[in-house]
Amino acid sequence: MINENIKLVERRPAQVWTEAFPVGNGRLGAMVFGGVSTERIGLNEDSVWYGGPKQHDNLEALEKLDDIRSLLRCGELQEAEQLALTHFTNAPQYFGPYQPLGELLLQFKSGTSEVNNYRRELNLRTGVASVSWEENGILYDREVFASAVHQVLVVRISASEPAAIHLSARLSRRPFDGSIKRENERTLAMEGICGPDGVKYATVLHAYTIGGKCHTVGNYLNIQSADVVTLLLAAQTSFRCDDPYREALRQAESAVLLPYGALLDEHIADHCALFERVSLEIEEADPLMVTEEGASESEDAMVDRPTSERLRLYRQGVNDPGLEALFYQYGRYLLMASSRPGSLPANLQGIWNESFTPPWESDYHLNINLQMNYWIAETGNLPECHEPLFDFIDRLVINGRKTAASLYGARGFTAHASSNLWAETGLFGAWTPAIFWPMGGAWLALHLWEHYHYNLSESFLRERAYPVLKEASLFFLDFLVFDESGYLVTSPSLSPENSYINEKGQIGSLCSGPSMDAQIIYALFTACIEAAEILGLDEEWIRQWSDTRAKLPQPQIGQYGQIMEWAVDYEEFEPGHRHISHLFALHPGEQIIPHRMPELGEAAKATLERRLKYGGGHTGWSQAWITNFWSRLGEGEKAHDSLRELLVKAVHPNLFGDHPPFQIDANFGGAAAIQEMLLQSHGGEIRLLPALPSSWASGSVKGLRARGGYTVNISWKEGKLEAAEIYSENFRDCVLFSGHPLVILDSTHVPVPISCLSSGLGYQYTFAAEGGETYQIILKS
Ligand code: FUC
Repeated sequence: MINENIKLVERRPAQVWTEAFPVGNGRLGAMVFGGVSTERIGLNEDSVWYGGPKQHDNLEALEKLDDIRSLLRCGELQEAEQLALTHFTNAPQYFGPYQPLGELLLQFKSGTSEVNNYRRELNLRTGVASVSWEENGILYDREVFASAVHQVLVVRISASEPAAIHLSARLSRRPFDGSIKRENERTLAMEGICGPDGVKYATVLHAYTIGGKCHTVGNYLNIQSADVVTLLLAAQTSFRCDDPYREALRQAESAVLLPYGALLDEHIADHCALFERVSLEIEEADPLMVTEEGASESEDAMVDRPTSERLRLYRQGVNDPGLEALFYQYGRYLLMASSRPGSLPANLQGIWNESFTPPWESDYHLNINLQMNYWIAETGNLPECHEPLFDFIDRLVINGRKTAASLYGARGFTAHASSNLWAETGLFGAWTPAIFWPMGGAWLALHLWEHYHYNLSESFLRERAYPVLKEASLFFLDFLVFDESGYLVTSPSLSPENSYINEKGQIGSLCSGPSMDAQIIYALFTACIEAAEILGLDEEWIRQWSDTRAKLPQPQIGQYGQIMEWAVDYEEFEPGHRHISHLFALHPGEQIIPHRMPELGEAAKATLERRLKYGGGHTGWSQAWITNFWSRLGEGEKAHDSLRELLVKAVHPNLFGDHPPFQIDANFGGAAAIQEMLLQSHGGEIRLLPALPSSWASGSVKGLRARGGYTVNISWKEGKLEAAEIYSENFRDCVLFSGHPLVILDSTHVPVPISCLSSGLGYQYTFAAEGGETYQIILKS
């Protein structure tokens, strides 16, 4: 049964951006404030970035590469960093930011008398934001959605009495207004350019009305005495087409041919087809909520409370697993709204950026943030929302070949810590602890391998994933160098964005062989080997990958019992640093599987505890990553405490993640952690409820995906598995790991033949799954 109550609700209009409700179709994003007399709808289009491509790899770099490596070998950290800054970057050149498309501003005659029963909500199930209130006995209603089917933003304004709607609408991009064009009495547009060498944009606003009159007056569309108004907004840039105005006009004009009901129905059908694949219901141990007055109330009453109020109570210590489930579905909603086939990937603010000078340019950060945005995609059953990332990676490969050759004299491709609309791969900016890190491309390439793992499409593997993985690996075959201990390491590189204190007491970031790099390369070469074996290709390459992989340093345990962050057990300059890069092998990697390697599992725990002791997790995304780590460690209580911490300190009233300021990775990373608490499928085995906290006493989750082409439903009661269903798309061995003995039945309720390996830690079952069959899993009584 679908929970109809998957909604964000408020009883007053939004005052600030982070109270407004987001809608999006992957490419066009909007923030609905819900004012009564003035409606402000903030607008984004994914390709509105300031300025053109900036990449000019510094051609002096290559001749200094060996000098930098030698200086690092001698511990001359500061000299090495100075040399790198002077000869590797084009500092202080940086690329232009992602910017807002503008705003749609609606001025109404309503709101002058007393307003009653005001309500605005965002229905995650339908993807529609709505606003309603009563005034002078008239019921006013507004609905806003971004149609992925028709590529327009739709705003519908209606009233319970005829001729009650009077409004003027205009487009704004203050302080960078473009020029206004009047196409006809019902159509206005704004056109402009984002910097001298930037994209041209055009926003078209078209109104159709039932009853009343509509005119363009100056820069306004004036509507008087209408029964119903539908506004259609289309936007395009020269990134995708030669004539953005004509293209946007064409989109608005083709949408206008459809009645509103058809636009809405098609939108809801399209939205639900993705959103409803997964449902999550959680009941807490004590189903009654304690309100601030000390009274108890039911879950239903809680659901109808304003979301910001629920959040406030949660922050006071009230348990509200429904809010946690809402946060999970909100993560899925936001991914659907900011990343759909054909769009650009979700950037640091998805497609909901308010500022012309946003923090970190609202760019693509490749040292965790962009990857985190996609952690939810596969298990959360939204694989098509992963596709924009793959298209982006294809463009990174093209630019990254040039960067690999000019900076490092290497084949293959590389990308560094940040990128933009143009998929640039060079070294931008001058902040040493971030920029000198040539691993962004390799980490991203692993997303293609992940996607393959969930659907096992051999054509995807052959045509899209394998070529990128291979080219990412080629870079390292050339770039890796032997260190004094005989390991192959990256140099120069760093452990994002931490610094260390070396033997000479120098503080810096640049180093040889940071642990994260070895872990990413290990995962990359493993993916290459397995992919080549599946495809029956490249035997010689397999040999080379295996030989190189054997010479990579393995995760090592340091003086504090922690996984070492660098090849040498240096003191961290910031022991509580927000990046916990050296646990990549635990998550999202799978080189450390705690129940198979307890020693490394303990060291991973010690690493987390040490980071936390010194204040780690102080940004939203960092807290979200910590929650994923605890889930992988099977620590349900700690994972839940960490999730609670995330919701307590790192979300805004509209549940947008907070760095601070607003950054969307915490939404995606936090939602991914919730999935990870309920289902894991790395390391070749499925684990049901691997990190279930006691406060999620009973519940059910349906439609999650597991690696291997499985769809999984799980229900649990009083903290224990009640039943699970695993649907297998393929004929293959299915491996299940469980702490408790299980019975596995086929769809006719007959136990299937299984083999079972048991250890002190649990039971590993293997059975031959048939394609198209659903298996029931229950606890053995
Ligand atoms: C990484 C993080 C920062 C911030 C930025 C966008 O560099 O270290 O905290 O999230 O990305």
